[in-house]
Amino acid sequence: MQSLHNFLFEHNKKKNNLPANLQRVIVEIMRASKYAEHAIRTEETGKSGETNIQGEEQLALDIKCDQIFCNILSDSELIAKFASEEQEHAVSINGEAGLYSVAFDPLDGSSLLDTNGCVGTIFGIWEGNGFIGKSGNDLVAAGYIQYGPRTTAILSFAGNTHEFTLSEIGEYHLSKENISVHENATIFAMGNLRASTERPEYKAVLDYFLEKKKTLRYAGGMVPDINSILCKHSGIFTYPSHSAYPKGKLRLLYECAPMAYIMNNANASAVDEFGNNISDIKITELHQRTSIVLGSTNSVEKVIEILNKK
Ligand code: AHM
Ligand code: MG
Repeated sequence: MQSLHNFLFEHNKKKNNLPANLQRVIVEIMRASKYAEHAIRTEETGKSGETNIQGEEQLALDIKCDQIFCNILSDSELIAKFASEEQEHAVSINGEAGLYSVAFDPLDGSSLLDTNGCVGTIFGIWEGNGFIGKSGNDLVAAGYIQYGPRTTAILSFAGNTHEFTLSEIGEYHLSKENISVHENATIFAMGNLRASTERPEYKAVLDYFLEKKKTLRYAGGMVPDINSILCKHSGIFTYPSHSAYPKGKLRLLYECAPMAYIMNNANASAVDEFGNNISDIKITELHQRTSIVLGSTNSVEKVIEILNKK
């Protein structure tokens, strides 16, 4: 069993494309995830009484997980700035003296907490101070942690995507190296299916998957839904716009851009509902939303064709 530390070190010794300071930032985020995992496992799943900038009611654990990641990142002299789903503004830590900026969704899928469903943390790491004007193409690493029956982390950097599993002694070890997703999806996860009531073309996507006898696997959390694609090496996840979310629900900075980076490094695609690469979209606002279609490349192309048929 190879530990995360050892894997990062060996990786750089062989390939020399993972700077020591970037390794340290990744390790600090993974350290924070262990505190988050403990809080999710042991603390109350109820509401906090607060509302975030997105107008969403925050659970006590949304706030707790946010604080955990904020505290650990604030302690690092390597961090220029961070941004969180739970906070209106980016927080400057070392400004121009810092080397990396980190954006994160501390607790994705928190509406699944009271059902004991899988939840996660998503993050992306950019070089330099801040996010505006950059895109997913500028990411230097991204990942997510899935807090499920086991806690696993997907880490993506230097062109590859790997899985690590948290052991009972609190150490992450490598469990899947160089994950690759096949071109054709065998499973499908259609988010925002309510959009099909007003968008016949989205209903046509559903009919297409049913006709092709694909298997529905929908968890209702972006992390577990995307994790299914990576672990089964095949699949597709969609979350289009509709009247309640004219630009889509999911956020570019700390959800879609990191997930697109992870997928692209696993030979899969991630585009918006018009077929634009998610990684090319410029970040103009911290909480900017986008539609997304992500996963097996041929199936992503097919969905875009159906959605945009005139
Ligand atoms: P959150 O970050 O507030 O938890 O919202 C993101 C989640 C995703 O995990 C999931 O794919 C989506 O929202 C589900 O949305 P819906 O409410 O349409 O089911
Ligand atoms: Mg989220």
